[in-house]
Amino acid sequence: MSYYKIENLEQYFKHYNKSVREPRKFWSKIASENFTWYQESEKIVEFDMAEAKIKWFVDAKVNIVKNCLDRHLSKRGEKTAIIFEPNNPNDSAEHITYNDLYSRVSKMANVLREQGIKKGDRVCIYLPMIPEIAVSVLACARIGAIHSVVFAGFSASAVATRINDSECKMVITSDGGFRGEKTIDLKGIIDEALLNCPSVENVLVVKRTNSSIKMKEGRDQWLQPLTEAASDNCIAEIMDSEDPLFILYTSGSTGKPKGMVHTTAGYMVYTAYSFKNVFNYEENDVFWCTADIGWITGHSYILYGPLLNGATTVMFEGVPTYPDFSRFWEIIEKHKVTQFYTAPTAIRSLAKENLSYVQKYPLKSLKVIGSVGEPINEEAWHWYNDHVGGKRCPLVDTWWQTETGGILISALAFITPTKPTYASLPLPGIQVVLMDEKRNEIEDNQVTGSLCIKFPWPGIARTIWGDHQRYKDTYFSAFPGKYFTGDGALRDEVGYYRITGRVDDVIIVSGHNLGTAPIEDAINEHPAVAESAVVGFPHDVKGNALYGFVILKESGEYRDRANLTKEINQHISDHIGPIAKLDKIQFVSGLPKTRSGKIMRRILRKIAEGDFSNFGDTSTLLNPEIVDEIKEGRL
Ligand code: 6R9
Repeated sequence: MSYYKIENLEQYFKHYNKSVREPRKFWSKIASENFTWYQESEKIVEFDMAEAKIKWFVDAKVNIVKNCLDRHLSKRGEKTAIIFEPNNPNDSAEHITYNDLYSRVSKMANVLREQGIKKGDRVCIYLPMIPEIAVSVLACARIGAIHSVVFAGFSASAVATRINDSECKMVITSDGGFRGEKTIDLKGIIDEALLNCPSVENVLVVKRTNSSIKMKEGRDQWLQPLTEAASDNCIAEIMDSEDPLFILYTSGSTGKPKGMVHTTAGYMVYTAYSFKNVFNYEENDVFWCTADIGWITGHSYILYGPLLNGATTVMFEGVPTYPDFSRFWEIIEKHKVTQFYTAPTAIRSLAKENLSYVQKYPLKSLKVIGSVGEPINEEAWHWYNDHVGGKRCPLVDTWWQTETGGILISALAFITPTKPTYASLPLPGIQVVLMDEKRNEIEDNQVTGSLCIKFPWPGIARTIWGDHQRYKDTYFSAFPGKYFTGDGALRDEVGYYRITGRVDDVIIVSGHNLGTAPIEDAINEHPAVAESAVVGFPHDVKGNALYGFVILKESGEYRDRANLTKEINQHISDHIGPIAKLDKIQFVSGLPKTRSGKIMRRILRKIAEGDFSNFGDTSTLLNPEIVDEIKEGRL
C-alpha cells in the first residue's frame, strides 16, 4: 500500500492512525517511493523536544532540485513547469517547460559557482515575481547555497537587517519591479541597504524595467550576459538531509526578525506530500497560488510543492486590482487554472467591489479553492465559496506557519467535508493537541486552548539562524515537550479545529474570554462594513473594554455614524452577546497591515490605550501612513 495519495475519508483516518502509531514506517515509505535519493535513511527520525533538536531522514543524501526538475525530464520535459503572467495584461504570458527551467537553473547555478558561491553560503534574493526569482532560488538549492528570499517590498533597513543577520555573501536583485501602475526601484533600495552590509561581495542584477540605475564597479554585474555565457550542465551538490535549504525571516513578538531555518529532506517530503493531498493535485492541473515567493506560502506552494510533483504552477507578477478588480478572475479563465490559492484579505478586498467583476468570468476550470494566512471570516468564506468556487469547488482553509514548512491543518479537497471558518482536520503525521492554562492536555471537545503539536513532522523549521536558544524559548518552552504554535484553537464535537487567532488576541472583558475573530466576524456582517479590527484597552470596571476600528464599504453611504455605531453593536449583541459590545468604534480608511496582509494589532492596541510613545518596529508595514490618521481620529 502506498501512503502518498489519500483517496477517501476512510483512508485518511487509516493513514492518520498509521502515521501516529508508526511514524517512521509511514514517512519512510513515502520518502522512499516518491523521491530520488543518493542514499536513503534508515533511522528516519531522531529528536529531543526538550532541547528543540529534530532530524528527519537521518543520514540520507539528496538534492531537492534534482527532485524538482531532473527526474521529470524524461516524462515531462515538454510540459509547462511555470506559467509566468506579467503585471501588464497586454504583455504575453511565458510558458516555461521543465526542459527550459532545468536549463535556466543549471546556467544560473553555474554563474553562482563562478562568482564564488559554495555550499553553505547565504545568498539574499530580492526580486519581484518574475521567472528569475524561481530560477535563483532553485539555482541556490542546486549547489547547496542557502537562499534567503526577502520580500521585494521591504525597506532598505529591513533588508539590511536580514542580510546582516545571516551574513549573505551575494544579493540577487533587479533594476526594478512592476506592481500595478507603479515601478519600484529595487536596485536603489539594495544600494541603500548595502551601505551597511559588509558581508556582501557581489550583486547580480536582472534587467526587468529598463530603469536607469547605478552599477557599482567591482560589486555589481548584470545577470543576463553571465547566464548566456554559462553552460547548462551543472552537477548538483549532494546534500545531507539536514543541510539547511533556506532561511526565511518572520516577525516575532520582539523587534528582531527570526530567521527560520528549513533543511533539505524533511521540507522536500512534507511540501510535496501536503501539496498533493490538500489540493488533490492531478497530472494535468494548473495550480495558482497568489502569494509572493518572498513568503513561506510562495516557497512551499508556488515552487517546491508543485515542482516536486511535476505540476504546472502559475506565477503572477502583478496585483489583484490592476488594471481592474477582475484581474484574478481573468487570469484563472485565461490559463484554465484548476486550483486557486489565496488569502482572506484579498478575498475581502475584492468582495467589496461590484459583483460583476467576478461574474464576468464563468471560472469553470476551477476544481479547488484555498485560503491561507489568517482566519477566514464567515462572510468572506461564503463570498469566496459562492462567487469564485461556484458552490461546487471545495474550499480548503489551510492553517500553517513559516515555522511549519507546509500545511498542517486543512480539509483535503474532495475528501474532508468542509465547514465554514474551520480549518478542519490535521494532516497525517500532525499530532495536534489543545492545552489549557495549567499546561494540561484538553481531552474534551467544544473547548478552546493553545494549539500545540506533540510529535515532530518532517517540515518543521529546525532552528532560528544563529540563535537556537531563541528557537527553543519561543516554541518549546511554554508547553514542555511540545511545539507551541502561538495560536489558539477550538475543537468541535467531531474533532474539527477552528483557529481562533493568536493567543495574544484574546481579550478578557469582565472576566469573559473574548476572541477578536468572532467579534470582527459579527461586525463585518453589517452591510456597510468592509473590514474591522478589535483590540482591548484598560477599563476601570471591566478590566478591559473593546475598541473597534472599522472600515466602511463606500464613503458617503451611512452618513449617520452614531446610528451606525448602534447598529454594529446590535449586530455584535445578536451574534455573540452584549458582553462583546464595543465601547468605542472609530471609523478609519485603512488598517495597519503587514506586507503579508496581517493586521498589526500591536499598533492598534497602543492607539486604543492612548500610548503613542513607541510603536516598535513598523518596518514590515505596507501602509505606515495610516498610523497617523488613526492616531488623530482616536476617540
Ligand atoms: C502560512 C502563513 C502564520 C500565522 C499562524 C496563524 C495565521 C495562517 C491561517 C491562519 C487561521 C488559517 N494563519 N493560516 N489563521 N486560519 N488558515 O500564513 O505563515 O506568515 O508565518 O503566519 O498566520 O495565526 O500562526 P505565517
